[in-house]
Amino acid sequence: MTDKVEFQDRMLSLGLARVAEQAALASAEWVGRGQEKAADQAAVNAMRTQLNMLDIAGVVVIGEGERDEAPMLYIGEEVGTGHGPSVDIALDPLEGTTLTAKDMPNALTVIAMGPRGSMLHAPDTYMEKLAIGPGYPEGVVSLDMSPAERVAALAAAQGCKASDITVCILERPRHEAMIAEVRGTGASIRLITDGDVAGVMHCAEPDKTGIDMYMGTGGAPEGVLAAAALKCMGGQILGRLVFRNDDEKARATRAGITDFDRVYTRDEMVTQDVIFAATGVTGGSLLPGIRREPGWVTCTTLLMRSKTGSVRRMEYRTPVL
Ligand code: VTB
Repeated sequence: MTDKVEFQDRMLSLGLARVAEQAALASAEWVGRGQEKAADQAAVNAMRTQLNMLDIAGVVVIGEGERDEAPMLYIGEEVGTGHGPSVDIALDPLEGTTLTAKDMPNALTVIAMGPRGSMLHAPDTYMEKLAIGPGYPEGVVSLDMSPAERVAALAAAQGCKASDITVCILERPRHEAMIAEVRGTGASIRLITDGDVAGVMHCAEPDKTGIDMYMGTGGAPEGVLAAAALKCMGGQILGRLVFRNDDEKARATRAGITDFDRVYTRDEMVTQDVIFAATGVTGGSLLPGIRREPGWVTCTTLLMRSKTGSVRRMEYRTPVL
């Protein structure tokens, strides 16, 4: 890459941070107000408006849904001014609408950008996920291992006891057996009610978050966003699509997926270097949430580029107009 292209890529990353910031600020007034839809809509509107100001020829590949079900930021929507690099965009304007409505931790606005064709077009189905942080050999844990085997393998790789491992899992009835099995090993579990992009990202900074491994089934689009984050922060994630019916299989086929049983690695979900930005909406172990004081609002954005491995945390304070 020439110096000029590299410089533009960096400038674009700052633009992406602003997109995440503005979505978070728009949802700020909905924190703790019990209105998930209003919070989400505010974030979607703001994210789309800001994204369309960026000098990119972007296409949404992970978005709010398929064209017939999402009026804005639908999959396939062209975004940006049309002048600039051809890029794919993966986004979740408010990852954790319920967390926001209830003012519970780790709601984020999330957006990732990479060259055209760099991100898996994940259908809106479920995905079985398994993630760990950086510093482990490839394949130290796998989706084919039982939950207890994963804990044992990670503990062996870390040189610690199973009881020193903390696993993050979405609290859902479908995970009851998994939770019981992990507890049986002596490992500790941090249950989260929503927000598995943040759940996976926790694995990349275990010293800060206390989480060593993420496992369980959540949204497939969120799996690709989480893979983009780990590509920047380091760490492994494995994902396998889960289908509940023929309609979901048809969605996958429309998205170009032929092998329904395939296990995707991080670099198969995100095949080239990406830029990732996330702003904290409610405070949590990754990022502080939005803070309001009379006349002012403050938020913090995590901005990362996988090409360089740079990780920035930027605090933004602005007057409330
Ligand atoms: C996850 C999580 C989301 O949905 O993907 C999860 O990242 C999927 O599971 O924040 P359920 O359908 O059981 O909720 C959320 O929790 C909400 O979209």
